[in-house]
Amino acid sequence: MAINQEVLDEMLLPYPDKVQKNRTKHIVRKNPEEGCQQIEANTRTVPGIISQRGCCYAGCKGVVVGPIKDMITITHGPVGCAYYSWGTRRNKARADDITPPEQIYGAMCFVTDMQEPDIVFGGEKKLAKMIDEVVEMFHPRAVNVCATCPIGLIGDDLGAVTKKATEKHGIPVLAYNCEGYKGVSQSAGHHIANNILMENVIGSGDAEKNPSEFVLNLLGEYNIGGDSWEIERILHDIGYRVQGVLTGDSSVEEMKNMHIANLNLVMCHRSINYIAEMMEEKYGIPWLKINFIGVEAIKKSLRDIAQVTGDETFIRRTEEVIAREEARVLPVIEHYRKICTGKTAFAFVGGSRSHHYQYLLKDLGMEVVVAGYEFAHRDDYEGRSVIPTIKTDADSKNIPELDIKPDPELYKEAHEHLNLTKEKFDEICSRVPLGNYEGMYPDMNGGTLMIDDCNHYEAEQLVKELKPDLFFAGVRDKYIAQKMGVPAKQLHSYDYSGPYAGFNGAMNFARDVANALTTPAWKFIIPPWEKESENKGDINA
Ligand code: CFM
Repeated sequence: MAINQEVLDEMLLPYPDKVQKNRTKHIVRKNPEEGCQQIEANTRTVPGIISQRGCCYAGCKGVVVGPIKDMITITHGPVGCAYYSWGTRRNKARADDITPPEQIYGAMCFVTDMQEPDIVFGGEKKLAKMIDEVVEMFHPRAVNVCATCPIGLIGDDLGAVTKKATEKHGIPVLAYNCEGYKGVSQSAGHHIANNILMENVIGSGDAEKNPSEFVLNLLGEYNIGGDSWEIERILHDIGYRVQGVLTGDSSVEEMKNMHIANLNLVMCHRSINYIAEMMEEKYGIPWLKINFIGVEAIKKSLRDIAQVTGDETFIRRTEEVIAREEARVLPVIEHYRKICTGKTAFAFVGGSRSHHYQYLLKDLGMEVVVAGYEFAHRDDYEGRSVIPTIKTDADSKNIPELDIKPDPELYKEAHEHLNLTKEKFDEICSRVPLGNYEGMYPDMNGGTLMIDDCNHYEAEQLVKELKPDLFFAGVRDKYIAQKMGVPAKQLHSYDYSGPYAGFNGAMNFARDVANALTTPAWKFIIPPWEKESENKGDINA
């Protein structure tokens, strides 16, 4: 469904000139005649606009380090920052051979609870005491300390406190200077978390690789609603070993030895591309962008992985698993596809799902008419080829870039990791997009919309004008659509459902979408624009 330019003009009209100019650059209506069109992204939100973005601390603590199940993560700051970043993301964890149940801390919330006197006189002593207490009480394998805005403002030296604590307790105590105000969104927090984990955890173990195994890491997968368990089920079934996941249901013990992998799989490019690149530079491990959302996307990803191994057994086993899973799930999906086909969707999520879910929606015969990201960078929209042309502004310069060098002992050429000859590796690279990511733009239809940092007002206008059949977003924005009579589904936490990844996930998703589209509840809501206003009169009356 193509979108009229008039709809966009009308949406932008009430803005002051400067804001109009700014927002125009964040909105692209795809013109298939042109090459990839440029979009502005990862720049500051206009003050006063109700953005759906989160903060740097949210990206570091909530997204990347929070799910590591056997590390205690302390929020150094006010209790509200800790409380509202606790227990809401549905990143699941369970005990296994490596991690006993008493060493899983996700159900607990740790915070220094900074009060006024601490802000005035400094919170370092309080933090040191808290680290002592958690080590004494819980005996964790490692501790994270994440800074909130006031910590940066008062200048507490997190690094000094955690260094002393590391020496005192003999376990890694890691400092993340991820004050909420850094960067322009949670994206800055991803980068900071990537840096600290790369410097202090990954590669610090001494495991030896079993040469007969093909070892994968799954990067940028957070086990929301059990997604990574379903992905791992499929990979194990084919015969791969998964050394570590960043960071869904992950353990610091597994993460330490992620350098033994043959290949890194990258699910969410936005949050983890830094580690994928740094591991390539330091250890030579190649990375492959994959997507386990939607049957066709899963099949392509599995076949790409098998191709990279260059091994006939994996290639054959991949086809066997695909055939078996398809026979099981496709009839169920077909049942729901009949309900979903021809419907339109609006997808506005963080930095990778608005693209990933387009494959699954396509499987169901649905069209995405608007897709947007809260905090993606231009490469997430336009593909990695634009990276050299992205301007680094003051906000991005705020985030340190690590100077990574090849490890003198562990570095190997990519083809050696894969146990391939250079010729065979080069031949595979011509078929499989190792180290590349195309972005969302190529998968959008002509005339549809890509929108960056879509705000509350714009979401409301677009839903009103385009009347999509389904609105996919988060808890902050779903009620806007629902109040307008449009069913909404959370693509961050899946409401209470999931997994949505893998073959089982595709079935769950098809069922939930068909339910949303057929529930009679929405027929009982009269959208405000079709109602006679009850609030007649004006403010001065
Ligand atoms: Fe990656 Fe994510 Fe996402 Fe993200 Fe997120 Fe998330 Fe997300 Mo919510 S890491 S960018 S910061 S896929 S929490 S699991 S759903 S906004 S699209």
